[in-house]
Amino acid sequence: MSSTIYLVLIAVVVVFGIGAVLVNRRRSANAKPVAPTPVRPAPTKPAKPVPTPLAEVTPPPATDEEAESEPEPEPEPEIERASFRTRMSKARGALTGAFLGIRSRGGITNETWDDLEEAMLRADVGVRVTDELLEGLKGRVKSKEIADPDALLAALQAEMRSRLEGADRALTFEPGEPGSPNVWLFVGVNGVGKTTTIGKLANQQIADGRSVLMAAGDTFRAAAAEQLTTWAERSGAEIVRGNEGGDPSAVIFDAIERASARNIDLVLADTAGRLHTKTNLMDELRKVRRVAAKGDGRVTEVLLVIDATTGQNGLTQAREFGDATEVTGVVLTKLDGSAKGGIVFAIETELGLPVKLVGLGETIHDMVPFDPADFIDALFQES
Ligand SMILES: Nc1nc2c(ncn2[C@@H]2O[C@H](COP(=O)(O)OP(=O)(O)OP(=O)(O)O)[C@@H](O)[C@H]2O)c(=O)[nH]1
Ligand SMILES: [Mg+2]
Repeated sequence: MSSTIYLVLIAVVVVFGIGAVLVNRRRSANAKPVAPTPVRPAPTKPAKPVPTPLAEVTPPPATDEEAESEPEPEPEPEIERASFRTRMSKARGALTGAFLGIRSRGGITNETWDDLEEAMLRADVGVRVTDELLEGLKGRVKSKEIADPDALLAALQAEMRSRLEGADRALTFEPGEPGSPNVWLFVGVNGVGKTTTIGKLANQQIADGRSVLMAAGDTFRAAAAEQLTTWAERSGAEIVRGNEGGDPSAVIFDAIERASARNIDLVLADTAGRLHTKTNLMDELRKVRRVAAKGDGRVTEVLLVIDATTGQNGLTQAREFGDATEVTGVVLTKLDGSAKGGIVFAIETELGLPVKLVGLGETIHDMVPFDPADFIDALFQES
């Protein structure tokens, strides 16, 4: 009997054990793998990246910090107005360097006169004007009217200013019948700045309410007419051009006719500094001058353009142009890049021509009417 109980007990234990093993197996087969505890959630990736067309790319949203430090829109840069004071630093240096030495001496000595003479010649005032100015001052020192270096320099400044006063520097514009434009001709050797001056002046005249037409009378090279066309576009002027190598007088004549037909106030006529033909440049310019006066227009200015950096050499050429074309005034260019501001005195004294306009840079705003007082102040300004 007891052995039967043992057998039953053993059978129960065996059946229970097998059942437990089976249940365990089934459980482990259904169980999901247990992921390790993540330190932080893994980034989720889009199932399939969608390419974005370039034009629609939007910048990532700015962080608060970025949004706060977003730069203000840049203000429009102000146009720096050309002035003698801001642009004539080189010309100033030529004189004021010497002035410092002169002032530092206790009195007026022989060296004072040597220093002054040298500085004025270096500044291109010219021998004749320098001699005249210094002779006058020596007389006043001798008569004790001037007693010290400061008074001497003040007297020189006043003398130089008075030499430039009194000239008529206004550009002549005669309002007349409609259909009779004023014509301003520009002459001068190549590279002095004729075409650039026309561009700047057209801009100023249009701002003053005049209508302007440019005549591309420089037919020496195609690029000359292209250059003038660019200035016409910038300034809002009209333009008449001819063919490369064509007759400059014919182009200018046509331009005046066009201006007359359209009631345009002012024709600005460019000319060449060189010619294709063997014709003498001065003969050609004489012809241009004659033809320009023939039609409906009135030639009221012939402006000789002189490059300040060429100094006294420019004067010899200037005389030739003056003889050929009845020059009425001078445009002195590149005074910004020159230590030779004194050339103004040589031009006015030796050529007897008024400087009417001054170029102080290459952009459309870099030209001012010549104002003797401002010019002399800038020349003598020591800082
Ligand atoms: N710094 C400075 N440069 C100037 C000024 N005026 C003209 N220029 C420069 O001088 C160069 C010659 O100027 P242009 O206007 O082409 O001279 P141009 O007399 O018409 O020359 P051609 O047509 O060859 O006879 C250009 O590079 C101009 O930008 C000025 O006042 N200051
Ligand atoms: Mg030119």
